[in-house]
Formats: sequence, structure tokens, C-alpha cells
Amino acid sequence: MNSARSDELHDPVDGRSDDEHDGPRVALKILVAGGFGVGKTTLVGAVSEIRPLRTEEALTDVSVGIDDLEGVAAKRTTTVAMDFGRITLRDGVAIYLFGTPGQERFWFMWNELSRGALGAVVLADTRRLTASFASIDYFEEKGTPFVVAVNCFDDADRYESNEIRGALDIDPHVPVILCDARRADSAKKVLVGLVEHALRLAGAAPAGR
Ligand SMILES: Nc1nc2c(ncn2[C@@H]2O[C@H](COP(=O)(O)OP(=O)(O)O)[C@@H](O)[C@H]2O)c(=O)[nH]1
Ligand SMILES: [Mg+2]
Repeated sequence: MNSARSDELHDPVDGRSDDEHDGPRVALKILVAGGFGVGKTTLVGAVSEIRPLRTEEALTDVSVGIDDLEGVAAKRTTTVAMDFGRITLRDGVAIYLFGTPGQERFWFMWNELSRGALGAVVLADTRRLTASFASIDYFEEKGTPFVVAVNCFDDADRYESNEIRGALDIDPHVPVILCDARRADSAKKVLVGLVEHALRLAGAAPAGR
């Protein structure tokens, strides 16, 4: 499954990947956030070229009443700490992905996780937009560049990105990208969208910021 993806990462000159030289030239850290069950673990798993490190546990009776399971009937596992993955772009840029824990009882980890991050992808499910409000508030308050990636679940109604922007009440400059978190190409587009957005913001920021 990973072979097609790693092929395009190979150096056209000698066929070796960046990892076999001296590693990627630039490493970026990106957070993947959003409410419980919006597809964070799925997205990190879909794009990661290394086997994603996951700390998942079967949802047990213990988390009933603690984790908000409303509207996520099919979900059987929960990410206890975080997801971690890596994707190398063609030009020697490695992106390290950190899926933030969805449950409110792990919020204390967010400040640590967000240190040094280029930006964040906030995943959203249109059937439960409120689940992603807290993530949006958090990054707005911190001034962390973020994009909203709407994970288009099969059985969810489709909306235009502008309708979603209005419902989420986010600034007009924040990109809203429709995606399928299960598909590597789709998830990769979201990441590229975030990198471009963060670069635009950095370019627009006054010198010294
Ligand atoms: N149909 C569909 N199911 C998805 C999609 N993304 C995630 N899922 C499923 O939704 C559930 C929750 O996804 P998960 O990645 O664990 O959510 P997380 O809590 O944000 O990490 C899982 O059972 C996934 O298989 C999607 O794009 N479409
Ligand atoms: Mg998860």
C-alpha cells in the first residue's frame, strides 16, 4: 500500500530516497485536531509513509459518559494519547503529523503538542460541527495558522465550503477544504493547503513577527 507513495519520493538521480541520504532538508510539524470521531486517526494513517504510531484503546464501558459518543455509533476505538505519522514531500520537506487527542480530559497535552508547529488541520464532520468548535477556538486564540478540512462522510449531506465557513463562523481568509480522510491524495491536498496558507500568513506578517 505504501509502495506507490514511496516510489515518488525517490531521488530521480540515483533512485534513493531522502532518508538514505542525510534525511529531509526541512521538517515541519503539523497538528491534526478536531472533535471526537471526525477522522483524525484515519487521516494520519492514510498519508503516513511510516506505520503510524497509534495509541488506541477499545472503547469500553469505562469511557461511556466520559467520551461523547453521540453521533459516532460506529466507532469502536479511541485515541488515548495521540497519532503520529510522517510524510515526505518531493522537495525534501518532511511533515511530521501529530493527531491531537480528541477527548477533553487530554487537553493538557495541547500546549506541549502545539509548540513549534507550523499549523493545524482542524477536521470537521458536517453532522457534528460543534465537535470541532473547541479546536478552532484554541488555534484562533493561539494565533496558530489552521485550515478546516471537512471530512465528507458518505452518509452526510454535502455543503459548499462557504456554507460551512459561515456555520463555523471562521475568518474569510481561513481555507475550508473538503476532503476524504481515508484517501492519501485527498489528505495530502489538505496538508499542502495548510503549508501554503501558513506561508502566505508568514509572508503577510510584518517583519520581525
Ligand atoms: N465513511 C467514512 N468513514 C470515515 C471517514 N473518516 C473516518 N471514518 C470512520 O469514522 C470513524 C472515526 O474515525 P477516527 O479516525 O477514529 O476519528 P478520530 O476520533 O478523529 O481519530 C472510524 O470508524 C473511521 O473508519 C470518512 O472519510 N468516511
Ligand atoms: Mg483518533
